[in-house]
Amino acid sequence: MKSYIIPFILIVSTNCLGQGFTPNYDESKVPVYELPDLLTARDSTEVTTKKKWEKTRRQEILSDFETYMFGKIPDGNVQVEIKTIKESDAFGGKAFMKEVKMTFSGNGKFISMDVLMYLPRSQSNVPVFLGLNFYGNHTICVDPNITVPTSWSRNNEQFGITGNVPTGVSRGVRKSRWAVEKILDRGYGLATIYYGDIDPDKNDFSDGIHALFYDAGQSQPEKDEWGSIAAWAWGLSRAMDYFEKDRLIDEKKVVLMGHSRLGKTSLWAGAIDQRFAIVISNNSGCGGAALSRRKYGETVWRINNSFPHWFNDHFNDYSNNEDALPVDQHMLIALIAPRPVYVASAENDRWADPKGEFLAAYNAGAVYELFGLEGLPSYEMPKANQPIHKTIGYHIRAGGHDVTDYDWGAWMDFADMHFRP
Ligand code: GTR
Repeated sequence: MKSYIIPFILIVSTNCLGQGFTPNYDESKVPVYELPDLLTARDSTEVTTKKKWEKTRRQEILSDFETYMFGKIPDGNVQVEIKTIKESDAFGGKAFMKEVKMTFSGNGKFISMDVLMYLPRSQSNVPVFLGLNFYGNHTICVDPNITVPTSWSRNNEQFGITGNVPTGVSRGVRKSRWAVEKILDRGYGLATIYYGDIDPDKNDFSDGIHALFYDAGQSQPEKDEWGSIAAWAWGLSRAMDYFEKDRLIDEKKVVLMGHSRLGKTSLWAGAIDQRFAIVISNNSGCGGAALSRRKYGETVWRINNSFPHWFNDHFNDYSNNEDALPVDQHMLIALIAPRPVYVASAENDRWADPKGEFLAAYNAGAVYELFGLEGLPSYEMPKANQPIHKTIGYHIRAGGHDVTDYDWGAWMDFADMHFRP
């Protein structure tokens, strides 16, 4: 078995206490760190077989991520109602557009999420990419048929969004991030959901899916219970429940893709729900693919202060205390094994720590080896726009924090390789 070397670099303390947080972008100031061992179980025994990984070690790591970071999803009695609300031709007849409304009810409350799908006309049982979007399904392309969400939205002057109300004015404003026609031309479908339909992205636990699960008198998740990322992941699993019922979709070939906070979400959703065949994290950074212990760019302290609702309250215990975390992000990627996983970075996206994303992807390879698979083929970080892949894929794209046609091209090549070898 290949040995996995963790780079040791001289300690220079990164002080990010209090207000004066300055992100570290100096590689020489990355502290000395030691990653928690993927293949040593809690009882100190070594994990040398896939059986022991699946039965013991995987469960331990999953439970650590649940307890200390993303939060447990409480038991609840949430009902689901599914209704097709729109079906039409799209893209000059080459695609079939379908919208399905999933309405969840519990505790006398209702939440609805719309799943928008574009499926190539020429095929049935199609593999699909599934991704959450930031401003509404109608922002991903200029199709007047797409329903505008009614849930809370972040304001965005450029997109015409004021008063936190989504508007038809933003139709297509995010089309550069969703290569819909290219995806259809390569024989894939695309499904997307507005993440705010599941849980509005603000520190308020009264208005999203959480409230449907509360016990009597509860108004906040408990310290170890789910934050928003776990809630968005829950929504992705409900979309998968639907795909299992729709004959147009090949539910065995669903590729989960997420960008940034939604890349953190796709990794967590792919870890807890093994029905997702391939998982893609784009520019997911801290709390996603990047190693927390490197404290490069965004740190655990910074993210907990800026976005206190994304993780559970336990995660605060690790602000400026990363070495005490029982997990690091190579373990999150390893939870996807043996399924293919792809981590994408961008050169100018230093906030997300591209090197930390690469190292996490590389170190996850130890678990793939237990399955007789190769993770990343090289310990060397590749140059810009030169994807490398085996069962784990990685590229660093030229440019900044974004999703581009280049990224989609690389992900479709990766999906082709695994679905259509
Ligand atoms: C940033 C945040 C990142 C990343 C990003 C995004 O403000 O610090 O962790 O998630 O937002 O989602 O666009």
